Amino acid sequence: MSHEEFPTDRPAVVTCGLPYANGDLHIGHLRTYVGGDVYARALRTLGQETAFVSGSDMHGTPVAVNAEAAGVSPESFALDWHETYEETFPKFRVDFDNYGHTHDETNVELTTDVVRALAENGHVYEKEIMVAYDPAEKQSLPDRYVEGTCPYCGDRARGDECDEGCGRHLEPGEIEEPRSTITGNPAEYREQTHKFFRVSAFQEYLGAFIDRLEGTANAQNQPREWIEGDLRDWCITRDMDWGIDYPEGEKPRSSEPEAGEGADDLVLYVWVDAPIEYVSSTKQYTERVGADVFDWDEAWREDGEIVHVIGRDIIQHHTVFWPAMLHGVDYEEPRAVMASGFITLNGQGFSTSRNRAVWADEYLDEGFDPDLLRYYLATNGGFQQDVDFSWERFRERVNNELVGTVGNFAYRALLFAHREFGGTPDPEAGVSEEVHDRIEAAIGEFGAAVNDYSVRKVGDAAVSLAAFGNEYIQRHEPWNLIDDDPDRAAQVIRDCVQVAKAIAVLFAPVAPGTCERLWSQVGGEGSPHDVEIEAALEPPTADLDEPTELYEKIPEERVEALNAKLEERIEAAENGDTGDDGNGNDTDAADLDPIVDDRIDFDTFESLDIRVGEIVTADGIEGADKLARLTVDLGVEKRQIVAGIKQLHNLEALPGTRVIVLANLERAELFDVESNGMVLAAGEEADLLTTLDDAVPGERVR
Ligand code: B3M
Ligand code: ZN
Repeated sequence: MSHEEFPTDRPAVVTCGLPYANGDLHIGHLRTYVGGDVYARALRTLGQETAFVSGSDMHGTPVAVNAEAAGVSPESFALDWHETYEETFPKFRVDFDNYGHTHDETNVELTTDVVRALAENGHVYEKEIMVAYDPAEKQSLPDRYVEGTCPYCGDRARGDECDEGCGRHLEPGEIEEPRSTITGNPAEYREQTHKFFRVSAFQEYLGAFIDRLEGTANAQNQPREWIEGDLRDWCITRDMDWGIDYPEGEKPRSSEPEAGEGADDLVLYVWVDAPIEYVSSTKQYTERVGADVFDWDEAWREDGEIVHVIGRDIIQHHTVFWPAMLHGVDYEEPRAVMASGFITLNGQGFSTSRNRAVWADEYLDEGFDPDLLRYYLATNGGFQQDVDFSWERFRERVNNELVGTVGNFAYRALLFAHREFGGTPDPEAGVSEEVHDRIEAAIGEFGAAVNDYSVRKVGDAAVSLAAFGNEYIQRHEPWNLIDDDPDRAAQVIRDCVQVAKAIAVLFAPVAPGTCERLWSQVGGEGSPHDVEIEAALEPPTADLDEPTELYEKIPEERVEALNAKLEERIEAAENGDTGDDGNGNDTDAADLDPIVDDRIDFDTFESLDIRVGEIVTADGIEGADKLARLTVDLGVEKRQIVAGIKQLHNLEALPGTRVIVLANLERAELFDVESNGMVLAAGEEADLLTTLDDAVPGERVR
């Protein structure tokens, strides 16, 4: 690995976090895959030798639990989803050089080798620990088989992750008040012997590593508190059948194996073999194309530039656990981690159980070009920012930027060139200095964006070049020059065709399909994905065919129809006409808490001062993933209230919303911000309570 600017002369590997093979993909999932694909393509455009790999995550309880619910074996369940994903990604032009899965032979072998090497290098030890156990089912309860309270933040958490609270990885035995997700019963803790990876021994290494790590700021900063704090060793075995066996001869033993169960069931924790799939997938690529085209061994073991593109919920795995593993077996450490923010739909979280999602297939069935969604996902916010999706915003961005700026420029310039000059006027004559400089500036922005790990800026470089093109053609009015000063007109059009060609090259990573068309419209041979950035300034061909429009406007009625469809589906799901969650998030009756037995008297209720309020401002609190600072107008006064809704709502859309506030709650301080009252919300997605009619701020709720 180097810290030289891209392109370097080392092989790069861009990876995308492996999707668990356990349910349908929606467009929220696509954000990191599109981001990774844009980034890998952009690296290649810069001339960087790059492999782009991923695969399906087949193991672990996220798969086992859902397979059980579906009544099929985890293997066939996961393989089915794997095949679906393998077909789906290319439909969005997310073109992995290799897409494998964690259960394939390459990964089983490599994982076994890596774990063996870790053990040989003294990084693995055995320890007796208490693990959750369901006495009724007579089985251990690893990871998602158990739920309870996070010992760090007190939020409800899954066995191995505090998914709704502080986001921490949880070790077996750490979760408090454990309950079996199989029976709903309180779990017991039982002693069992497991293998541990000595992450704590890597503290110094990781401290230096995190200083070197490039990528998005969240991935560079968030891990510091974990690394500098109490760095705990990781339990790397689990008592279950589905997974990769702990290597032969290294098998740990249960302390009290019961007849027919126990010792033989220990497999590796899913987070051991999952990241190793990054390497296995690269290896499969090499096996297919030959080491002279791409050498996985060089990339991973000698001198590669490894860039991981992930969701921000798995930063800890990629910046603590994984680099320690790599270092423990003398592999290359990641050069960069790019961690994306979350995505919401109309300001609220995606919810598979409530069918509040735009499914990947559904988007394609609507007949929209994948490039439109790619553009939206790649550029609607910085990569680490949370992004909201709405059909309305989608339409706006398509119509204004893709149709109005990029498409409009390319079409009018090339149509004029074709009609008046049969193509590029005097290709060899070159472009004017102004246009040459402007294209060079765009090339510079593109390179800087890649080195800044910003897919948004990659897209912006091309779109602002197109905006310049529109301004340039408007300023020179070649349609007026054509009779009086045909040479000037020819130069202007010559310039414009060059700008169109440059856009085809610079915009291709974000909009690969439409740029292939634009590339052929400027006479390019092959594909813009096969050329490097210098092609942006190489002369276009003389003869050009009549161009076609690259993008089509989306009419307003279309948005209304799409929203209506979405609402209908959500409603159907609410009325119980729902599929299963696919992710274990269902809020069906079984998950609801029983009504509290203890009654309160009316006076107690009266002592609660509950008011109608109106949100005036809503901003995120820096450093707090979930918290927002609200100013709420209570009629009689304005209050500052902190609410845990940052990831669940589009904060920008909140001002003007009426809410219900518990106004006489004692003051509290969260992340150094005073909270004076509580905004009431329902359920895990913090559905904000509001009023049906027009009660005004300040009115009491009784
Ligand atoms: N399968 C999915 C997730 O937790 C998980 C990623 C593995 S990446 C090596 O987002
Ligand atoms: Zn927590």
